[in-house]
This record gives sequence, C-alpha cells and structure tokens, in this order.
Amino acid sequence: MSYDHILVETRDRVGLITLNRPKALNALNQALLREVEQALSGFDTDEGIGCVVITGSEKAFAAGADIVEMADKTYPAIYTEDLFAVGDRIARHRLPVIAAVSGFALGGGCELAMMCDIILAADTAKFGQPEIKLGVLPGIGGTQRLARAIGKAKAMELCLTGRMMGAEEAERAGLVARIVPAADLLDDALKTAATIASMSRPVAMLTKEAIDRADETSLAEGVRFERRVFHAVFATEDQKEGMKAFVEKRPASFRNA
Ligand code: CO8
Repeated sequence: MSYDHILVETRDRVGLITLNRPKALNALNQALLREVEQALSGFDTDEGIGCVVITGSEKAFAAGADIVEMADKTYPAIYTEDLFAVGDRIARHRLPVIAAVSGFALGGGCELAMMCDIILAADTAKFGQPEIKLGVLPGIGGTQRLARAIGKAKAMELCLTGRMMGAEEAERAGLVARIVPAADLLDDALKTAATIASMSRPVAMLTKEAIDRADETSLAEGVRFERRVFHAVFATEDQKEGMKAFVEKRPASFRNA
C-alpha cells in the first residue's frame, strides 16, 4: 500500500504512522484521514502488530482539519458526504494506539490525539480547540472527548475561548498520560508501544474495550462488562501462561491465544 500524506512503518511488533504534510503543519485533509484509517485497519488485521503509534513532526502533531479544503463547502455538501465520519472509523479500531504529540495539536489534531488511547506529550506540545475563532465548533468528537477527559468547566473554557494549553496543564488536567522531553518523544512512545505489544494481543484489545466502556455506560454496566471479560480471559492460553510464569518466577511468553 502506498500513501501520499502519511508514512507507515513497522518496528518489530509496533506499527508507526507519521503524519506527513509538513508544509501545512499536518493539517488533516480528507485524504490524509482516509490513509490513517487504512493504515490502522491494516495493523488491526496484522497478527504481528500489537500496538500502534501515531505521531507528527516536531512542530506539529496536526494543526487541525484542513481549513483550505473546508472553507468553501456548503451545508448540503458536507452533510451528504458526512464530512469527518472517517473519525468514527478511526476511533473504532481495536488495537491500542498511542498519540505521540509534539508541537501543535489543535482542532482536528487534538481530536485525532483524543481518538487514540494514550497521549504522550513532548514538553513542547500545545493542545486546543480553536474552531470557535473560525466560526465553527469541534466536529470530530472534540466537545465530547475533551469534556470527558478534562471535565466540563475546562472543556468549556478551551472550546469557548479557543486558547491553547501547554503540556503541563494538559497533564494536570488528565488529557495527557505523561510528558517527555521533545527529543525523547518518539523513542519513549515506541518503547511504551513495545511494552504493550509484548502482552497478550487479545487481552490488550479486551482491556482497551473495557476501559472505553467507562465513557459509554453507567458504572454498574461497566463493572458488569469488565467482570464478564475478566471471566472470559480464563479461556485463553495467555492467562494460563501469564499466571504460571509468575509462579515460576520467569517472564511470561504470550502466544496471543
Ligand atoms: N489547515 C490548513 N492549513 C493550515 C492549517 C490548517 N488547520 N494550519 C496551518 N496551516 C498552514 C498555514 O496556512 C501555512 O501555510 P502557508 O505556508 O502556505 O501559508 C502553514 O500551515 C504554516 O502555518 P503558519 O504560517 O500559520 O504557522 P505559524 O507557526 O505562524 O502558526 C498555528 C501555527 C498557530 C498552528 C497556525 O497555523 C494556526 O492557527 N493554524 C490553524 C489552527 C486551527 O484553527 N485549527 C482548527 C482547524 S478547524 C478544525 O480542526 C475543525 C474540525 C472539525 C470540523 C468538522 C466538520 C464536520
């Protein structure tokens, strides 16, 4: 598969997607988002891959949806083509995905990072939903995911003023898992991804699915779902291997079975 707007590589059991429109600060046009979706689908169906990293450039993870591409669109046109429905498909992938964010993650860029399961931020990262300054609002899940990640008050303030927040504020607010010096960002993300990829692939996918339930359902339903999944993993060889390895004081060797 060849791509025009992203670079796709594998590093051992990790899939790496690099957004690659440097002249437009990785602005997310439709073609780029479709390519990200295709690359994620390829990794999801590749048993050899256990985790994916999405990253951008030093200056920008992505500075938003492509404003030039959107500017002249009409309501009937974007309604009919269901502009940005591709975001729903990106968020539905089953492998764990890490966003390694350096520089700007604005608008659709912040939304793409929030579609991922873990955000690692360089100390240079800047997050924001500045759509209101363009006379629009977030449209790829930003109002919902940001409010869930950092709470209503802060999400309101960011979306209504369009101000950016730096990495430290984003970590304090709960948007970011960890801050890393910019020069170490990719290495750290790949190492974290390799750790995840060394676990049982189906159990990692089930863990992601269970945590995602927290956003979608009541506590009682979520806990019930988690318990069913927990019971179910006792049907896997990987549970037997993981627990046996602990008892035998050796590292586990999972077979994804
Ligand atoms: N779209 C298109 N091109 C962009 C974008 C963008 N989002 N961001 C930057 N660029 C381009 C610039 O136009 C410029 O191109 P050129 O060199 O040809 O003039 C190039 O990238 C470099 O940008 P700057 O010169 O502006 O770089 P600076 O370092 O001065 O500034 C900023 C960096 C602050 C990031 C600035 O570029 C900026 O404010 N960008 C726009 C940020 C923004 O508003 N993002 C939100 C976009 S809207 C969105 O994401 C909505 C999604 C939901 C829609 C759902 C509909 C259903």
